[in-house]
Amino acid sequence: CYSSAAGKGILLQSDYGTVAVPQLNVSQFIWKDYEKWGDKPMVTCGISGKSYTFEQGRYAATRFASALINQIGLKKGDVVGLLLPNMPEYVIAIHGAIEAGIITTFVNPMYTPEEVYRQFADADVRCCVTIPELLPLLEKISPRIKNYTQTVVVNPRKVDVSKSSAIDFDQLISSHSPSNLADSNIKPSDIAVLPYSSGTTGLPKGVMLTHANLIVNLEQLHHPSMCTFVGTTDASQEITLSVLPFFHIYGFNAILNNNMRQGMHLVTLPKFTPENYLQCLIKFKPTQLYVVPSLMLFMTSHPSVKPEYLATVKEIVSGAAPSTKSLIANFKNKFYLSKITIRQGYGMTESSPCVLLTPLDAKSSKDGSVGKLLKGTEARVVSLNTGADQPAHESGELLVRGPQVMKGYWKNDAATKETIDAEGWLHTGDVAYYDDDGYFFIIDRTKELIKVKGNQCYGWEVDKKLKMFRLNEQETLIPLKRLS
Ligand code: 4UV
Repeated sequence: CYSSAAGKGILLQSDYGTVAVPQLNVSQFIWKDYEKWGDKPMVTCGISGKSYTFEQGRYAATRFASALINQIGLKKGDVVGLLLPNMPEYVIAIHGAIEAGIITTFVNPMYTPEEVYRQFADADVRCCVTIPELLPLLEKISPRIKNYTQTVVVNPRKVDVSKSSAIDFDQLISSHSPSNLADSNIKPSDIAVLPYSSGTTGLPKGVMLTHANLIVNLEQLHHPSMCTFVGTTDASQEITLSVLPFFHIYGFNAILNNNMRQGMHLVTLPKFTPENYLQCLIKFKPTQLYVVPSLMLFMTSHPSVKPEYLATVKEIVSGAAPSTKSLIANFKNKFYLSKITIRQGYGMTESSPCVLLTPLDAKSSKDGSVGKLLKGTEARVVSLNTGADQPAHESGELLVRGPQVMKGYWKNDAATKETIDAEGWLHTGDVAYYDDDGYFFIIDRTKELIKVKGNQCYGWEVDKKLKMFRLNEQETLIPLKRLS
């Protein structure tokens, strides 16, 4: 029990203790051990085979940091936009910007020009990294963005950059030396990234995640009860296949950064297609899979995904949308995975993202739960009718508090105050209950947020699309014309 201004309540605390916030910035934290893994692969594109080792990645990121400051003329606190699918250069661009103290906002490359414009104009983006296919979109919107100065193109084979003011990413990097910028006075409380989320209501808002928010969440995940590889002598043997996008906080912090700080090899795909995913399973023999429920459903129901393709997998984490008990059971049955716990992570962009995770020792009777509170995280479940704290097994809105919770919404104090109350509770807009063992179950949402394959989809956009499409059971949009 605890006392607050609102009276006595039920405070739920983590079984795993508290967490110390590392007094470092993301660059110092993420690259701390890179020399140990120097020539091992850090990130590889599953389609093209383009790959960076940890050492190559470290130096390329520093060169990009130097280019942003010394050539493009950005300074600490400016904002760079990434309009890119998953590819190795994504990692270089984002960690280069972070090292230079520049804030990164990332955007879904499937967005319409107006959606990209809205985010980039709101964030005051000054420079954007993109691919040739998306250059026309960017050239259409960038003249309307007030302080926009430079576009950088990865793999500009298909465009003649001499006819455009855009510059080539690889040339830019190779013309700068990796002077060490890691100490450029970046504080843990500075903003590192600015992803957009609609939160509990309204249009997408910039979520200010600090260096401390991101790295404390990695520390919270790195607990012997929560992470298979804590204490392993060399996690760099592990191969992770993730098609989940880096423009979403799950892909960026829980997958990319979490893998990098442990020296693991991440295989990326720019786009999900059944063929590409199967090819990567066969070719790379991953030991870890990060999924969303619709991807699990695909693997369970698609006859071409053979059980032997997952023979090397030791760890599977699902998140961003609910995985039901029956989906987990069918998946385990098909792939003979009775010994593996399919673990669920729960969180929000606003919490960097992870708040709850299924611990390694969870019994299968807990399948369908989103796990237990990470260390250093507190929660309450409050009645939707009275606001009173709920006992075990009674549902209500989930409130969470911890050092991973965002600094606030960008230029939007009113929305920040609506979402984080005076006592620091983040109001999630999710309806949950907990059981006697401290496991949480998400059962509904009170907020407007709509998700398709784990990605946020905004109400007005869905309104428009529903006039032309409907969702089938696999959460795929089917054009209405084809139905009739
Ligand atoms: O803001 P966002 O788009 O953020 C996310 C975060 C996902 C993850 C994934 C793996 C993790 O380990 C982790 O910590 C976080 O999707 O959307 C936030 C909303 O998505 C729903 C819920 O409505 C959140 O408020 N959501 C996220 N994870 C789950 C979920 C889940 N496991 N089960 C049910 N709903």
